[in-house]
Amino acid sequence: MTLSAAELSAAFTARFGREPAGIWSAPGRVNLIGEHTDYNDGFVLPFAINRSTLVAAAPRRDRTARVYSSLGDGGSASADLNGISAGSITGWAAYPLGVLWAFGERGTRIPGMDLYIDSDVPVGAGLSSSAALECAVATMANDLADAGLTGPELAELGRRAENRMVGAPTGIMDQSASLLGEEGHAVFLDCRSLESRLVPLDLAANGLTLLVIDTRVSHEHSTGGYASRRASCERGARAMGVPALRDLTDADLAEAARTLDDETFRRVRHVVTENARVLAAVDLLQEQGPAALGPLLNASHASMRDDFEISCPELDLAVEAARGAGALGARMTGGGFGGSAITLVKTDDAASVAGAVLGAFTAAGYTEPALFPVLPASGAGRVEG
Ligand code: GAF
Repeated sequence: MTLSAAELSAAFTARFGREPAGIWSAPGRVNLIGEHTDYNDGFVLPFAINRSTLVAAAPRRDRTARVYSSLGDGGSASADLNGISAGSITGWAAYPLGVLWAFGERGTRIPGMDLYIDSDVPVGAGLSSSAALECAVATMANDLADAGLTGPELAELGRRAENRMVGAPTGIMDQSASLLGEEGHAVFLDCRSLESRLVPLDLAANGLTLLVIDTRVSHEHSTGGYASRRASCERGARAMGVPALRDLTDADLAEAARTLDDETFRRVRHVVTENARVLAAVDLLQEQGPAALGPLLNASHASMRDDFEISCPELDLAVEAARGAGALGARMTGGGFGGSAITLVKTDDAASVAGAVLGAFTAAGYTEPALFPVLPASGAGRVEG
């Protein structure tokens, strides 16, 4: 966190001239495996990470929402909660104000409020800084209004803000991880039924470290590739006569190869095989522990690189360099077209793997990546004290 809770409280008071009613926090996420499966009604296995967004807030007597962010070129924005409509707010403020709008849209009345936001989730790194912001605001507004919404209901509000206010056609995974995560666990989510289960992911007890390699190639999901991949999946499902690609298995791939054009077939094959990899990963975690996940991570990356075509040269290099230096496995994580890769390494090898990745980036003339370990952490909540 760039600001401690006490510093954030003081910063709130300096800006708004009164004390906050409380401070709420929500983490970013790493997706262990299960990419572009969420909007296909499939399976995902993300975990909440030990990097979070904090929001200090106090209700107002009127219906004005004022937001201030200390991040990047954030600054301030405000809106009349009676006058917001889908798409009416642009820039970073579309995330927090979009969540407040989504409460109203589902018929849950919330008060006007002042918000001060800070975060140590890197923006544009594929670690869901947007979901962290949405979920911190959703959890806060749920408490301030005493609305009693559940984690899955708050996740849906975050997704609606992102889909309809920001204009990014994303799925439900990131918000679910940020809200439902628990320390030492991954969240296994069925994106059709929205049933979830915590799966133990104790890295330290197994002598393992999970390193994030932020390539610093930034990406956005409101433009281009993400939406076109989603459209290909929907086209593939229609052509195969199923409600969603979740309804296809390995056994259907031969028919899919005959029915679909080559590109759509490869998109479909990624989703079908990725769903199977998530289920296999859950079994492996439970039966053998995290050290056994390497081959699935590697296969997932190959599928995203070759079939779904959402990797980029920097992500491929990060993955290859890590594996070449003895990592157990590596894959890009998140929506793709930039952002971060993850690599699972024996803790004793973490420094040499990191050094090999940095060396490979220098040799290739790429911008120096940021490397740091992450741990499965708790989901969103009120910060005590
Ligand atoms: C992004 C989206 F926000 C998620 O919903 C998910 O589709 C992911 O890309 C790809 O797995 O993070």
